[in-house]
Parts: sequence; structure tokens; C-alpha cells
Amino acid sequence: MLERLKQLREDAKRELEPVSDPAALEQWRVSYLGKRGRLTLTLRGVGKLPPQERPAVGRLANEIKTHLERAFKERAEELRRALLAKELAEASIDVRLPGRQQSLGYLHITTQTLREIYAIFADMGFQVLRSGEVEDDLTNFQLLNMPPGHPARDMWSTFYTTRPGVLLRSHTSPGQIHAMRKHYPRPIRVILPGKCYRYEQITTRSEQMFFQVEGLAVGRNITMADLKGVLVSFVRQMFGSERRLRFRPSYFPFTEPSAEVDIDCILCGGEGCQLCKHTGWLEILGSGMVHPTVLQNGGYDPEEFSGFAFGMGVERICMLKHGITDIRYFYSNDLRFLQQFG
Ligand code: 2NL
Repeated sequence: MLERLKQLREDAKRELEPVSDPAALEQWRVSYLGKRGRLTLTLRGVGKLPPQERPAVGRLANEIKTHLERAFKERAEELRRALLAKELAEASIDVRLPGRQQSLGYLHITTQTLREIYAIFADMGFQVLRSGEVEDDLTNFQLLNMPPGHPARDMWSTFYTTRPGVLLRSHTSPGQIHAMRKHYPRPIRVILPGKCYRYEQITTRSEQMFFQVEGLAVGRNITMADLKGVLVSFVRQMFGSERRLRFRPSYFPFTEPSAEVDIDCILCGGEGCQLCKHTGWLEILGSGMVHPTVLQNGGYDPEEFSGFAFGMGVERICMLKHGITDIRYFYSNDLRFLQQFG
């Protein structure tokens, strides 16, 4: 029996020698150490030996078992390393190749337009001011000369929150009230950009969220000539130095008098086309002299101070400038649109 075991050990050693792949190694393991392997069967037979032979045979068999198990583990590890080395050698990285080009990000077309507007007004002494998108009824409407029930409130379909009197601002004008209350009694020259919200039918011309930029100047001896000068300068820098402007009487509750500003159509130059609906003019912003009641609500005495204000839709300005025909492109995240401005 001892001889057979020693023979088994020699056989196992010899057969393991040429094993060079995981499948052959597994086969070797099964044939010696598996359930029906040679060593396993031998160990099972120990019980049938005469009692005096059992200890020596058992000891040797266990020794061989430990030995073969260790040999198996070592060879498995050797094979794993050899395979890894082979893979590394074959799939080596060529460090001399150029890296993959990283694409740089760019600003959204709305942000680019906003920054153009800031730059033009900054040259005329206007500071950028920001205020919250959530407002109260008092600041969004009442202080802007629209008491509860005022018909002008129907110009905007406002989003109200579940908290009474708290709403999403329907225009940037409430920010101007904050500006006046903060800066009184100093003169003011600010522009106020930001998101506004209106519960409206979504069409090619209107989204429920859009950007406005409002401007406000308050001081002594400010007249409508100042309003005109500032707006003519802005429009010509934004749309070209040859632009003609038309100030058309209009109505806003917070200005008196009020005017809407048109430019001669940038497509047809005033001849009449689809863009200008054959009028020759494009409406680009609303403006006026700050209503005395609104000045007073901001803390300024209308007998001593006067001011002008204006407001424009940023996407509309951008659409006219770039010939964009549908406002829904702005925020639907279609890269085919956005990348044109990258
Ligand atoms: C438009 C017209 C406008 C104003 C906004 C304003 C603000 C204060 C006082 C007076 Cl605190 N006016 N803002 C004035 C005239 C027109 O916006 O069509 N915007 C898109």
C-alpha cells in the first residue's frame, strides 16, 4: 500500500510537469483529488486495511494530499501570471499615440445673449442686479401699480404656489422695486436679468419659462430723452449701427407714458416680409417713464425724482438676431440646435 501511494505521488508529479493551460490543470486535479480521483479512492480504502498498517498509510496519504493540493495551487497561480503577462505584452499601450481630443464646453446661447446685453449696458453705467424667482403678490403686482382685481393682471397668467400670496415672478419688475428700496435715496442705474414664469400655451413664440432683462434708471432730471438715447444706443450695438427705431405709444401699468420700441425689419429692411408680417417693423422691447406711484412705492418722492424703465425678452432678442424661428429650441436640449452656437 505504501508503495502504491509513493507511485501515485510520482505519477502525479510527472503528469503535472507539462501542464500549461487551465483546462489541463483542472483535468489533473479531478484525476487525483476529485471525488473519484486516485488519491481520494486510496484514502477511502484505508479503513479496510489491517489496523496495524492504517496509521502509516493514513499519514502518508494525508501528506501526499497536502502536497498535491499545494502543487495544484502553485501551478494555478503560475498559469494566471503567465496569462496576464501574455495579455499585457500583446495589448500594450503605445504611449506615443496622440490622446483623444477633448471637446470643450461652451455657453448656452441664452447666456451668450445675456452677456452681450450686460456688456452694452455696462458701458452706459448700468450695474447687473439679481433678485429671487419666487415673489409675493405685493411686489410682483401691487407695488407695480396693479392692486388686486386690476385688469392689467390678466396680461400674465401667473403660477401661484400653495402658499397664499406667494408666486413665481411673471416679469423681472419686482426686482426693480427691491433695487429702489435698497438704494434710496441714491440715483439708480441697474439692469435686472432672470427667469420669469407664465402659465401659457406653449407655441413657437412663447414658453412657460423665459428670460427677461429689465433696466431701471432713477435720479433727478431724468427725461424721456434719456430713455430714447439709451435704447437707441443699445439697439444699434445689438442689431447694427444702421438700425432705425420706432417708439410707438403703448400701455404698461408701471410706466407713464409708455412706449414700445420697434426696429426696421432685419430681414427685409422695412420692405415687408414674413418675419415682420409685412409691417416692415419688429417689436423688440417695452419701455416708459416710471409711474409716480411706483417711484413712491420704491421710496422716491416723484416731485424730486424721475426715472425710466424698459424690459425685453432675451430669447426674442436672440431669435431676431440669429434668425431662430421657434422658441422651443432653446430649452429642449437638442445638440443639433445648441452646437450651432458653440
Ligand atoms: C416688456 C415691457 C417693461 C418695465 C418693464 C418697470 C419696472 C419698474 C417701474 C417701471 Cl420698477 N417699469 N419695468 C417698464 C416698461 C416695460 O417691460 O415688454 N417686457 C418684455
